[in-house]
Amino acid sequence: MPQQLETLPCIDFSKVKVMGILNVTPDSFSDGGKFSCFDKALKQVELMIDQGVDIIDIGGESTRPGAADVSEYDEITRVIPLLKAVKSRFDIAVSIDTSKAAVMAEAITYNADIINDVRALQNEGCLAVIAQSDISVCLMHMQGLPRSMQTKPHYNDIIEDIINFFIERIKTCQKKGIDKHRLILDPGFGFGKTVAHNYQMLAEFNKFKQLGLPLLAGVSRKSMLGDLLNRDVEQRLSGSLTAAIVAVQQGAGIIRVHDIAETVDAIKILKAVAQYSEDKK
Ligand code: 7PJ
Repeated sequence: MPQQLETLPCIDFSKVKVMGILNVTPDSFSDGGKFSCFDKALKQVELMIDQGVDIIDIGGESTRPGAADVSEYDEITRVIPLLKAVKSRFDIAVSIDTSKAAVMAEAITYNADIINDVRALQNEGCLAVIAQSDISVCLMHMQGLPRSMQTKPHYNDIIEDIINFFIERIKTCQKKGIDKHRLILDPGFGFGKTVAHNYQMLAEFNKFKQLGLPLLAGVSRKSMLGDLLNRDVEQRLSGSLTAAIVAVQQGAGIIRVHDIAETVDAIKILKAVAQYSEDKK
């Protein structure tokens, strides 16, 4: 067997899920009124489904560095009608990207499948809302807050620090009655990390597997790619795909992306390669 194939970890690539990003913040749909936004968002969902997406991640709060806060009311009115529409029209899993307990409660009422919280249920009331349901939750690591997180990120040992954070969050969830197996972990690329931190996390992503939970990686179009390649957001497809492939090879089970068709293709190739080495055993 060729040497390089032996180094591929044993991952069931058929089970890797692609999570498609659907931002419904005003700046991401800046060219239309409310209704065209809604229609546009639904069209985007349809397209993503055609392209093979597994989960649609709907977000109404921008968490990019320096982003302004959004009110509970605004976030609910952006996200919940779309969740309802998607769930009534399509047979697809939906995650809601939020850190607010009230939004989580509404999302649960309208049959969201996952709560994706970049603040890992640390905001007031979140643990209680989740504990009263049986929804899955993605706990993401972030150092600091979006407004200031990129100022001076510092870690003793980034991997160890994040693992310790996950251990604490898992324990806290369990104490509140949230079963460990409802949790997904995400080290949070770009959230209070330098470029070097981000590449270390990608290179050593498989270390997070020791926690025994599914892992999510969100690298799509992020500045860790732009900084290295000196490319604007729209020109980061190759970088996004390469980083996604590495994340999958390192054990990520869910890849959060903008470019669905291309990522689905890339994962199919990985799967074929893995299948070949599996058959040869
Ligand atoms: C992530 C996210 C991520 C999870 C965003 C962007 C910024 N949720 N929400 N993981 N990133 N779980 O997409 O550039 O990396 S918003």
